Amino acid sequence: MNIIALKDAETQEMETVYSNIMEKVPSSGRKKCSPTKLLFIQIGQIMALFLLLIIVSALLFIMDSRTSERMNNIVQSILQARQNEKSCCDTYWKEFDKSCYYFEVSQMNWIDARLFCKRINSDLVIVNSEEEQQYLQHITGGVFYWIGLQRLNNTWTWVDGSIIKESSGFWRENEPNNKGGKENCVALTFKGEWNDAPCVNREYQPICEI
Ligand SMILES: [Ca+2]
Ligand SMILES: [Ca+2]
Repeated sequence: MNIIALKDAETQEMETVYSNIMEKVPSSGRKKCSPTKLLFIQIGQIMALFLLLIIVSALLFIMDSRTSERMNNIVQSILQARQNEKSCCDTYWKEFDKSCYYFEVSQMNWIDARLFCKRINSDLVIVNSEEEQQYLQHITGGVFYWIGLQRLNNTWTWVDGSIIKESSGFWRENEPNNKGGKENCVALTFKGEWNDAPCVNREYQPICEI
């Protein structure tokens, strides 16, 4: 066998091997799918995408909620700080219309109530207006409190020496009645209205104002 014949034989053999290999390789890189199968795949992809969108939305919602909560807390802190800066009242005192009020919880007679207020650099409350009366009524519901009004020489006199007509007070109905002729000091009733009561009565609590 000459050299040319040998090369032809090798060539023939290589072509045969190549043909065998190529028969095993699919003619295309994409598998042939039926239309139904393709539809299921597309639906699956859409559902996966939809699920992903839900998860992302939920995460964004949670992050947004937490961010909003944090922002709200910050705003509240700033407002509280500004409120504290504006307030002229010390801790435990309440502010209304440029006055500070202290509502003591212990009970005592009118004289001791006034001394109590003086010890904390104030005096028993003077009700100067209907707005102040409404504020006190709103705060004091359900508790008896002394206020800084007493009968001196048959005249209703505030602790600062000013006087008021009996008709201009915020009295409870049928008060002041001066029961027993000994009711010379004034207290707020359960509903915050005024009642004259014995100054020695120890069942009332002081409201101090400064
Ligand atoms: Ca006042
Ligand atoms: Ca009375």
